[in-house]
Amino acid sequence: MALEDAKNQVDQAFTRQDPRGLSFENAFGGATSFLRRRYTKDLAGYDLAVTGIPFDQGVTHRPGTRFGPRAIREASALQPYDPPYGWGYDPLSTLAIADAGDMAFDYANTREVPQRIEAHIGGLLDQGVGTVTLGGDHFITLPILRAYAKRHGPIALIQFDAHSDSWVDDDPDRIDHGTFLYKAIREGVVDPAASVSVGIRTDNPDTMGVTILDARSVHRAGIEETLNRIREVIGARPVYLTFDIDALDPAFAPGTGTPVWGGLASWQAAALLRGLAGIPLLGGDVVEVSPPYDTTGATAIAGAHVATELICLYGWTRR
Ligand SMILES: [Mn+2]
Repeated sequence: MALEDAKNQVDQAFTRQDPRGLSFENAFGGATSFLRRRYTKDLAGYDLAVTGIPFDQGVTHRPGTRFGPRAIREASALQPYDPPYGWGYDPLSTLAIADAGDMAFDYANTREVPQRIEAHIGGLLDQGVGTVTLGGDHFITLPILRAYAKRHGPIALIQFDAHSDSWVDDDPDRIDHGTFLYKAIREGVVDPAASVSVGIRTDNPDTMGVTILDARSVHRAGIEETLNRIREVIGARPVYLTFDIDALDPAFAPGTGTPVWGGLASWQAAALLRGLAGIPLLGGDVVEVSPPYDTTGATAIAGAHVATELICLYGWTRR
């Protein structure tokens, strides 16, 4: 689309006809779907669906990630003018991407939320697309992984996080953002031998067999060595990537519920995600963006960039 044609474009979230292509709509106005993709739940002909799960009732400390999907969509409005920097291809023109909107749920009936999330993501997968989910707290990743594992078998997982999220939790009724990985491994949904946690800086002696590349090791070893370690662990397996925004240092992502110092800088996360180009990505999520604690919007911007990088990774092997 030429810039001249684009001057009349507005509200592409519901007027866009072509599921592929950049967007020249004013960043500061209009309805904000993710990257100005069209809002639709009919995914025939689409490759990838972005969806929000605004659930934050599993947090240990500060809530607010229910506002995450909306804030990330708004932050993404600045991006789709140009192809994502440094990739050498344009995933927005390569892939037909929809914004499938948010998952509906009864906020007062949390017990049914896990099953709802699994059914929501499963319903999208059954339409033949991959998913990039905007959270929400990190609990949501457990039922998402259940949906993926049901279709792909035990999942190789790349987790960016300050916390291992593998603390012991044998109560099936608990909904806890700090134990999603414990339960996923115990259920056989995630294969720990093919999984890696990057950016960790909280103590949990029982790794459950997951490879831990803590934040200090990333700082010491550098980007290339860290990428080599990640690739060693996942091998050639199809992989799911979950990115807890608190993997970033609070200086770069203050708007999150359980911040921990000593984390990754934005440039490190960007270089690591970019450096993973070529992995067969099944899908991914970015979680724990909490707008009430994000006074500058920096955390939502980081979240939008992470989600866009996930789309770039998804499209790279499907060019
Ligand atoms: Mn987490």
